[in-house]
Amino acid sequence: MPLPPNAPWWKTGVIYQIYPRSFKDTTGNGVGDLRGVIEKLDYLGHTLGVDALWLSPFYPSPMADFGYDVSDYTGVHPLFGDLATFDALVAKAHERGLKVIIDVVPNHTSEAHPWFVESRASRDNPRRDWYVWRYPAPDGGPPNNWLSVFGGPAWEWDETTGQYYLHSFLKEQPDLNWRNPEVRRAMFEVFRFWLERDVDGFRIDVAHFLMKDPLFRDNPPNPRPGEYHKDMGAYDTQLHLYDKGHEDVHGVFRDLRRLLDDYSRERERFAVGEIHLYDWDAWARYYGGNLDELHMPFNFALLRPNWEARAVRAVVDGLETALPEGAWPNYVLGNHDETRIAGRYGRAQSRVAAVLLLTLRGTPTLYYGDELGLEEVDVPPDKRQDPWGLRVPGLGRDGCRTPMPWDASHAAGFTTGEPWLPLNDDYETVNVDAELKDPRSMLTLYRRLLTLRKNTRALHAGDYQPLDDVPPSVFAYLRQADGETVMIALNFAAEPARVPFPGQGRLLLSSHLDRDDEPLREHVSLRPHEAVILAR
Ligand code: TEU
Repeated sequence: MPLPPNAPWWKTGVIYQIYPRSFKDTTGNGVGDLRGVIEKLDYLGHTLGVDALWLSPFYPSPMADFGYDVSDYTGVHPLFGDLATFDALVAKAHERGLKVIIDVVPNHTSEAHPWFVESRASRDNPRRDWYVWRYPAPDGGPPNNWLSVFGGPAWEWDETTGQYYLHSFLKEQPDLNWRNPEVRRAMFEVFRFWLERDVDGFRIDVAHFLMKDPLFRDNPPNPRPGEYHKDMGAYDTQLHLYDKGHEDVHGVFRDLRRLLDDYSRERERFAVGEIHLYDWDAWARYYGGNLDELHMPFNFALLRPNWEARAVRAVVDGLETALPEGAWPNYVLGNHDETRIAGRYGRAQSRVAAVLLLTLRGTPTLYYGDELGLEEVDVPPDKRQDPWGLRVPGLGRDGCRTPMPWDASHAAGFTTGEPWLPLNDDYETVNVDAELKDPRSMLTLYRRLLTLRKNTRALHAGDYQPLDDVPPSVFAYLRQADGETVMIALNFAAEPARVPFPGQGRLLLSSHLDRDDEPLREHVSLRPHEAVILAR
């Protein structure tokens, strides 16, 4: 069934992720800020044409994990601005019809958060139980075998109080104890604080990590390592049965949904969870049995398969089958933790990827810079900053977090100073200004795709139906709503392909941007690495 015409914004719209450090600097210190985002709202809403912004953390933080170590959930780090600037950002975004989604990091705080400072002060501190403290194992070592995602054990010894605390990520990011009702209340106050400031929704960091095994059992060894979409190092040697994803996490999201629903009178307030689960059923449970939990768990499944027609189709069909009745799909191809699309699939295929992402049934989330075809930047060792990469060589995320190139001037117009990470080498040609002037650029492709998607009900609201009668290098599908049919055909190969097209029609868009309105009859020819959108 297609979406009804009055479907909420988060189903029909497109989300755009901003990594605030790297978007636009207005102070000359080399780090992006909220005023920079405000300056670029017309680019986002008008020029590009996205519908919602997701801002990665901008809160006070010692920046051990670049803001995912929060020391005050209801403030703004002076690097990025202040609450008044944040309020202005929300108001000005809303004036332009843009929604604002903020990143909340509820699984852990910074070690500098006053809650943790109190918690670690003594074993009988009233906030002791706000975090996960355990006595050593009988041999004096860590309480169990749990590992940090970022390498090494998930337990840090605290000499002063003679216990270990849990950190699923850095030791500077102690895990909160979500089984303590006071923690739950405090974090719900945080959600309320931002809802009152008129945000439209939340992206919940590692949402499935909030609840762990209450018995703290050891994780068993992983019989089939290598199932993640990327090399996770030693972390992948265990099956993570007990250190995350405990059943009880669903109660937290039912409560969160009630809160969001209470605030949804004028418009739906929304939550998307970062959930890295590879079992469709376990993943789908985060929608809630009665669709009463997260509006969407982020779907990262497209990051996993080989970039081939058959494998990509299998992911899409797998999702469509696994989706609970009434749940709305979504797709992600990049974010601040993943190698850039252009780095993963190459420049030619990144155009095919853009067409895929913006024509599938479901909400797409775009990552800043991908609309320019920005490549993964090879950051030299002395400039690397990501703590994960510094701890586990090869897993660094700096290359996908480099500054947004706006034009060909000093530092690509990102800053008047020295950018915190190096720019892409090719910024004189790969930048917003140059690509806006080029009718065949990646940016032009994204703009046209976004416009077409917005203006075509079949594309933003229609059903999805895969087509079988196509060559093996091609993934093709129909999108249909109210009698309107659009066909999409993606050629994943470096060879041409010929795809049947029953009846007559015309070409709406080619990823090469040079076949507008071409008439079609009986078939369509695809050039190497070409993706097309066709109308009957
Ligand atoms: O990421 C969580 C996380 O586990 C990912 O790094 C994941 O392991 C990876 O993408 C492969 O599956 C979130 C944030 O997105 C990340 O930036 C933070 O560093 C992390 O949480 C800790 O807050």
